Amino acid sequence: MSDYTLCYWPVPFRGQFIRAILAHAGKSWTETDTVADLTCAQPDQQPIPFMGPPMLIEDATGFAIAEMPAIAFYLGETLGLLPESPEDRALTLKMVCDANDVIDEITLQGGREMWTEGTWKEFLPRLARWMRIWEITGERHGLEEKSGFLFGHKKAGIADIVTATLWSILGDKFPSIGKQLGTEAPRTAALAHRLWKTPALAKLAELSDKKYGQDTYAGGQIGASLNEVVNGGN
Ligand SMILES: N[C@@H](CCC(=O)N[C@@H](CS)C(=O)NCC(=O)O)C(=O)O
Repeated sequence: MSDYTLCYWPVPFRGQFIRAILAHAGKSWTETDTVADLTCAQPDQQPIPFMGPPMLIEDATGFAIAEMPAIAFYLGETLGLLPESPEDRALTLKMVCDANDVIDEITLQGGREMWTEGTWKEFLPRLARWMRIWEITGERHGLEEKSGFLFGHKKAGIADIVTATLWSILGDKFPSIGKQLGTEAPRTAALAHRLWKTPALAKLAELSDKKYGQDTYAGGQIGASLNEVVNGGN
């Protein structure tokens, strides 16, 4: 029996934040192969009523939770990955919600429209602003390229893991985004890189690339549109 059951599509995207937290904490999880059935089931038939995955079940207790930031917060709470003070806990949740917003914007709210070269170009200043939001947050808490964490704590917490997941994967899958991050937010880029190279997260990245494909970020047409427009079809 594993520690958790994760319901998420076989792509990195939003589910990877949860996988990264579990991997960092040394927890085991099983990925359900009934994602579509669970997602489409009537609310009164779901373990917790939810609209879209990720959804996580704690196997020992049967506790089920959906909404990526809520899952991250619960795992932070129960796995000792949240800071002590109410202020820092709120800041953590704020950063997780920011990360969720970034990936929604990058995929035009899950593919409601497709990118064109023109619309992507128009979006780049906004993406730079997101990067600066991370950088200024880190700067204000003493983050350096070689050391430190987003809120100045002594060890990585949920905000750091989510930061590493967001920017490392975007940088890996879309080199131009990685380059832009290096320019706009060098401390954030370095933090993401440092954490992504820790054994648990490096292993997750390697396994995920094997499982979902090295070029896969999000699924469906929006994944293809991103590859086409951001990577020039490479
Ligand atoms: N606000 C939710 C969004 C969930 C969501 O949009 N999930 C996507 C995959 S990333 C999905 O498959 N949604 C199906 C749907 O909304 O019908 C979260 O943060 O977890």
